[in-house]
Amino acid sequence: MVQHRLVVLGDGGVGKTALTIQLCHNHFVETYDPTIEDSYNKQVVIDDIPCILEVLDTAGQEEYTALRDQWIRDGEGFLLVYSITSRETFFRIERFKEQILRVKDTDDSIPMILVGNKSDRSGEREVSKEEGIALAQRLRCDFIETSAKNRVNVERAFYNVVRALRKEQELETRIKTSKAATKRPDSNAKGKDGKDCVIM
Ligand SMILES: Nc1nc2c(ncn2[C@@H]2O[C@H](COP(=O)(O)OP(=O)(O)OP(=O)(O)O)[C@@H](O)[C@H]2O)c(=O)[nH]1
Ligand SMILES: [Mg+2]
Repeated sequence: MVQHRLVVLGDGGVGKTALTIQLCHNHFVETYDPTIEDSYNKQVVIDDIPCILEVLDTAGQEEYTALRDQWIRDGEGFLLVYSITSRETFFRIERFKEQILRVKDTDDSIPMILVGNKSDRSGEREVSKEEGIALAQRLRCDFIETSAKNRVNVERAFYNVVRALRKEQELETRIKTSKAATKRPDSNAKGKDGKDCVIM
């Protein structure tokens, strides 16, 4: 079965572990226990196609930033998480995106989603939905608000990264196939003199 390696990135305390545990074990972790690095597997069916999600829950705390390059190198799809109750965590997002582009050494679109978590705490909101949408447009990715606490949009957030990943992989396959086709000698092609010629 196909495996997809998803990496959850974002500042400390935004809810990366709560989202991951809610997805994989269906419960909400109330206590805050800062992560160093944890990996989870879950078999799911997305748009009728079964696959295994390998989710890497990373550390948001500053002291572990040295590990981040390796997490990014290993990842195929990314969730960039901030908390809607903390503008500071929202400001950090662009740096995560820059780091992904640097480590992957590409300007291409990377399968990812921007996630505004803790949507249940709307009374303490510091970042509006519109700001989230605008940032996602700049980052050229999808946007979603979630609540790990109430299990709102948790699956959708992870599944949408897989959808972006599949689209990207389909596109790559199509490019490879069309490149291979143009390289193949065309048996019907004739030269000026009517002789067969090869188009490369
Ligand atoms: N109300 C509410 N609280 C949440 C939500 N998600 C996480 N929390 C709480 O926020 C705190 C931090 O959540 P974690 O998931 O541990 O945060 P983290 O991003 O994994 O933090 P690091 O591992 O340090 O990077 C915990 O007390 C969670 O219970 C949510 O959607 N709503
Ligand atoms: Mg954590």
